[in-house]
Amino acid sequence: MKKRFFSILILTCLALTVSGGCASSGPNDGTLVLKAGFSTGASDPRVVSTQLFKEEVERATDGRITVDIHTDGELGSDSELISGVVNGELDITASSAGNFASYAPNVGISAFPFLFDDFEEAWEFVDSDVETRAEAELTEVNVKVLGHFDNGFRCVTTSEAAGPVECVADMDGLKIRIPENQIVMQTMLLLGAEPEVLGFAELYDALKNGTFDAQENPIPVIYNNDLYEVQDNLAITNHSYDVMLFVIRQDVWDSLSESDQKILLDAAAHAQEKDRELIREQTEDYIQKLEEAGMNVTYPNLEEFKGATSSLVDEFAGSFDPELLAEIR
Ligand code: EAX
Repeated sequence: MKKRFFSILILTCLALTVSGGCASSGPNDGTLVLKAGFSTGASDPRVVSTQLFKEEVERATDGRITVDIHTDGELGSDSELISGVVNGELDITASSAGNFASYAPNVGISAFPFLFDDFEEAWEFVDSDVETRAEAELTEVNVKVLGHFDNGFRCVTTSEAAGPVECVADMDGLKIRIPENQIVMQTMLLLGAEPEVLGFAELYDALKNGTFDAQENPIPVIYNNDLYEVQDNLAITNHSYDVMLFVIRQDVWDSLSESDQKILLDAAAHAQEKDRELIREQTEDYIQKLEEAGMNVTYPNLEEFKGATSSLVDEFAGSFDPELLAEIR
């Protein structure tokens, strides 16, 4: 009988050890792991900057808070990453402001076509109280903005078959992929194109197999994600400025001590500075790289593009705070 009792005791302990039931600190015992997801590759400035954020936060908290970075759409498309933060399945992401518009319409305000002529103008707006007011609704959907990264100014690329874009007429009937962004959708429709939404991680293959003639993204995104391999022409349209909201789950943010919140804000500010520096540099330097990679670069007359899209603000009058729209006008 005694023998049977001890064999059951040993088996029980074994089972508990395997299942982790016995007292043992897991790898992250007492550590807060922030899971961060991005739609683009590791070389994209938003990921490079988040890596800096990760290093600073882990150093400043002695590893009490760590950041786990996932790239290339491994955790979903931009809209899935954003809904992950909203639903509490993902802790951090960075995505174009217009991609948040389905949760907080006003936040798409910075994406209106041809709103800014250069980065200084864009950053002055994004760092202003108008942007803060435009983002206010995000806290109601569990999104806390830690910083304003930058994606750059969106430009149009086309396949060899579609040919280069030299004027608005060349946009006519263009089967162009766009992100889930209502402002960009309407901008492309006003230019006469046929826009369709597709997650960024699927874009390269969709262009390669001819599902789309065209896509539109900033110069850094085009280069860092190798889109020049599947697109022959680049038109410098700069049709929409793409601020990139660097966000964390509001409920996780609220659970942090004030000192930890300050650590995250300081790290986000340093990451934002690095991101903006990279995007400005790459926007200036990468057009030449794209030409060297074989792209045919055109500089359409933007006055024609501005004229064709000038009615957009009025079209959205119903879905934006009138005071914010007045600032835009
Ligand atoms: O930068 O989906 C898109 O086109 C966005 O620009 C995406 O964040 C890649």
